[in-house]
Formats: sequence, C-alpha cells, structure tokens
Amino acid sequence: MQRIFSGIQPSGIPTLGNYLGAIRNWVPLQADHDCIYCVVDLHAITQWQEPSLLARQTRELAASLMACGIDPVRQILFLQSLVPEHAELAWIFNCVARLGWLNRMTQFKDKAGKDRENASAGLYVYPNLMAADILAYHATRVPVGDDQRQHLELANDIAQKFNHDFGADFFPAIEPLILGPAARVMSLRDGTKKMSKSDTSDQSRINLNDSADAIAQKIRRARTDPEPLPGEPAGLEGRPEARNLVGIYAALADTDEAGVLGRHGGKGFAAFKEDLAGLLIATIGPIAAETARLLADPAHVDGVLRGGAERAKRIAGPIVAEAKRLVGFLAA
Ligand code: AQP
Repeated sequence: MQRIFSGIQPSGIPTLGNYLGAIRNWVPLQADHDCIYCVVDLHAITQWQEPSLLARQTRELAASLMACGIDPVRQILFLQSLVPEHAELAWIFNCVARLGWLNRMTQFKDKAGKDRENASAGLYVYPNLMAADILAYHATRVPVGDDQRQHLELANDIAQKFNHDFGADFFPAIEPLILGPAARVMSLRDGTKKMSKSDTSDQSRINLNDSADAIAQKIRRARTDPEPLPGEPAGLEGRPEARNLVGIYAALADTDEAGVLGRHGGKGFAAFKEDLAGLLIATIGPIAAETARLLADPAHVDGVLRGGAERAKRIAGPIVAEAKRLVGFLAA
C-alpha cells in the first residue's frame, strides 16, 4: 500500500480552501492508502502565533479534521512538534537545499510581502521542513492544494540531491495529488488572492465553524462583477471572482464549471449566490456541529494527537536515524 503524508497548519480555523483543496480529498484516500495526517505547528510559527491561542487552534483543527472524516484509529493523526525527527531532518535538508531554489518559492514572496527583511528565517526555509515532513516517512503521495505544487517540486529536488550527494537510493520520489475542480479557492473579497485562514479579513473566507447565518451573509457580500453568469466556461475569462464562486459551486455539487453554467448561465448573481450558500450550509453545518461535539472533550482530542505521535515516531525514527548515518553522523 502506498503511503500518504499531508499536513495542515493550526494558524487559524480551517477554511473552505483547506477543505476543498486538501481535507476533503484526504478522506477517501484512507480506503486504499496508509495515511499519515499531521497538524503542522512547527510550520505555523513561521508566522507570529499568539501562544495563548496556538494550543486552542491546534486542538480545534484536530477536532475539525476528525469531524471531516479523518479516522485516527485506522490512520495516523498527530501533532508535528511531538515528533522531533521532523526538525532534525529539516536541518539536514537546510544543508542540502540551495539558496537559489528557495529564492524561487512564490509562497515566501506572497507571505513575506513587501517587508521581506522582517520575515522569519523559518518562513524562508519552510519548504525544507515540508520536505522533511514527507520524507521522514518515505511517503510517496501527497494530497495538497494547487498552492503547494512548487513546494513538492522542491521536495523532490531535495530528495534527489540527498541521494546523489550521499550515494544512496534512499529517499523516494514524491507524487503530488492535486485533486478536484477547486484545487485553489480564492478570497471572497479578491478573486486573485487565495483564500487563507490567516487573512486579516474574516469576510474573505468561509471558516469550517461558521454558522449558517455567517455563511449566507459572507456569500451574499462576496465580491462579484455586474455581468450575469456566462453560459460557457470561456465567458469566465478575466472574471476571477465569478470563476471562484463557480468553482466552489462545482466542487460542492461534484460537477465542473460547464455543469454549473449549464444550470445557472444567464442568471444574475443574487439567485446563484442563494443556491451556493445553501450548498455550503449543507456541507459545513454538519462538520461544525461534529467539531463542537468533539471539542466538548478536549482531553480526548489531545490524546489522539499524542497517541498518533507515538505511532508516527515509530516510523520516522529509523528512517531519520538512517539519514543521519548516511550523512556521517556518529550513531547514538
Ligand atoms: N485557498 C486554498 N485553495 C485550495 N487549497 C488550499 N489550501 C490552503 N489554502 C487553499 C491547502 O490546504 C492545505 C493545508 O494548508 P496549510 O494550512 O498547511 O497552509 P496554507 O496553504 O498556507 O493555508 P492557509 O489557509 O493559507 O494558511 P495560512 O493563512 O496560515 O497561510 C494545503 O494542502 C494547501 O494546499
């Protein structure tokens, strides 16, 4: 069975983007893969996280993942910072990856913004830690949103260079799994910017714990243009906000842009948005309710993350030990 690894940062409440781009695709993969899903708190602190909030967000994210259908008994769900092998292998990869490779990463440019000098060094080497997350388990398939494609290419470059430098066929090639019609969900306020849990505007995103009223209101206020919906996907060219809403609808209704426009083409946005809000509420309502139920027992959620970490460590421990031996470190 092929091994899957994927992670999500506890940097806020998970969004519809995280759900459609990643989490929703993680669930069916559990049927025929050996899955390791990780709450990546080491990644989260590459940008400032209020310490008093981080633990709460971590627990809420774990509960939300379980509410979406991640099975922590048959698969592994764990907290990254409880398995030190991630940080250890990431350091080795910091010494394998080249500065020129990291300089090309668009996520660093997006997240650091104009104030690059003030970004953390951790944000810059984030892709090396991501490569370590995956390769510490010799995972070969990684389901992610489209925004992570470039990081996975870099992870493959790191694996190849490690194998070449240390003369071993040790780390496997990684295959990105970028699934579904909404692999990149955009902000509700700006169709050219991706929807993010850490966006300062709550109106820019749908959170997986939003109430039905909040969802309906955010969709009503979502930015659009004055034209009605086109009859064909080609008519979405140059209309990023319209394309985003159509893409979200398509993902939720398990169809594609043409399917949505076949039904709604020619209509104004008001009626379309009402239908879209209904679909969102039907999808997110049960997730929010189940997350709240799980959070009523925080000790159970914490126990899942700790138990998962013990199991994860049993896999990563020997792999990272071998990587260290190949580098030439003296064995413990
Ligand atoms: N807008 C998105 N559309 C599709 N997929 C997305 N993902 C994130 N945003 C979108 C996918 O969700 C998974 C987990 O992402 P993450 O939390 O590890 O990091 P991120 O990509 O940086 O997500 P956010 O929400 O934008 O977090 P912040 O605001 O903290 O930076 C990944 O598979 C990602 O592709």
